[in-house]
Amino acid sequence: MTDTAVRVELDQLCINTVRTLAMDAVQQADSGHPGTAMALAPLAYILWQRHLKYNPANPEWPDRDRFVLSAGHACMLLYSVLYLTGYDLTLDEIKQFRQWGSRTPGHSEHGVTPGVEATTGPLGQGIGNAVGMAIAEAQLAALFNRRGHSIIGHHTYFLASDGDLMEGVSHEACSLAGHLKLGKLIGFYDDNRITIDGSTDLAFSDNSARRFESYGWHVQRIADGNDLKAIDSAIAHAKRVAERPSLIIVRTHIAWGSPHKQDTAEAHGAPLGADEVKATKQNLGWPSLEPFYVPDETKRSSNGELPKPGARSSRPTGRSNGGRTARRMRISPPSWIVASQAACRRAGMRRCRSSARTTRRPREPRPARCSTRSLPNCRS
Ligand SMILES: Cc1ncc(C[n+]2csc(CCOP(=O)(O)OP(=O)(O)O)c2C)c(N)n1
Ligand SMILES: [Mg+2]
Repeated sequence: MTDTAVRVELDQLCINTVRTLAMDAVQQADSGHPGTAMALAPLAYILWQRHLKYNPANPEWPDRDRFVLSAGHACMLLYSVLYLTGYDLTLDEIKQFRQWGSRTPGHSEHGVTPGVEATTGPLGQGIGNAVGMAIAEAQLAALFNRRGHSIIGHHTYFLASDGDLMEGVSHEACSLAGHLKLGKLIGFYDDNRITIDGSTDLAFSDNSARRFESYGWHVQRIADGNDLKAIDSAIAHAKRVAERPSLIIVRTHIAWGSPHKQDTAEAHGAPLGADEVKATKQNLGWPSLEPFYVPDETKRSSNGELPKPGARSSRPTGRSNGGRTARRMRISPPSWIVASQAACRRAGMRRCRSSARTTRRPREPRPARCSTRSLPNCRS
């Protein structure tokens, strides 16, 4: 097999693992939202593997990239990816999806599942949270970064559905983001043309691209949500656009791969049904009909991470150690602490214990140069 063929096979195996976990968890719980998670698996795969700056062993690392799933109903997407990338979330916890007291609730909740940055479910609200996080990043960068010495520089991503964009809060928040030129904010709009009630034609005909352009955002379109190269290059491009926020509109098909439920509103908020789960797995060429089957190749044996796109298949990989290696390699970078302390001293902080959480306010306001000027009214 050629390198490219191996790579395509491995990419698809990982993506379909996310899809099948979403189907199986919703089916087992007999409630939930399988379709959107299935459709967005390729996007999540490329984002986590190629772009997101994260450390499963230290999910609170201050300068990590943020990802906010504004379409909180699609949380099986997030849980599957967090599990596969080595966060402290087990397959048994995935099997407990939507059960009382579990760490995999029916909509993502911050503080319950490691790696979940915001509680979401009320549509539109996650976008507001993401804009707030991007403002915080810009403010911290303006306060602490110095020429040639940046200690803050992370991106905030959000994933929004049709319902998110319908909600008024998304208009206000995205208008402000455009006004503040939040270049480290990157949103994905899941343009699947389906909502809980049926086709978006019933209630929604905004030209979302023009709407965001009028807010001052940079807008891109991806015609096929399964096109990994297009997703990869759109994200790379959005990261290079530093002077305004970015929206990437991705055309997807809810419940992609399901012979009878794809592109239907039924796939939004109900299990596909045992027969359809089986038919979908067969349609995807999935190697097993056993629920919650995770192929060995999907996980790296040593650290529980998904292989990077382009990685060669190294079958058989043996058993995962459940992310123990990842947990051991805690990144609480001493260099960050040292840099933060120095920046605090330069900014006139009275005491600083080297993390954003324990940093005190300045003794007296002292004008300093703003290295990024990312906020128009920033006086730091
Ligand atoms: C503020 C708010 N109103 C209503 C709902 C109920 N609700 C859940 S999902 C949804 C719409 C689903 O359509 P879409 O956002 O396009 O998601 P998709 O089916 O494409 O995943 C609605 C109205 C909600 N979660 N939040
Ligand atoms: Mg939709």
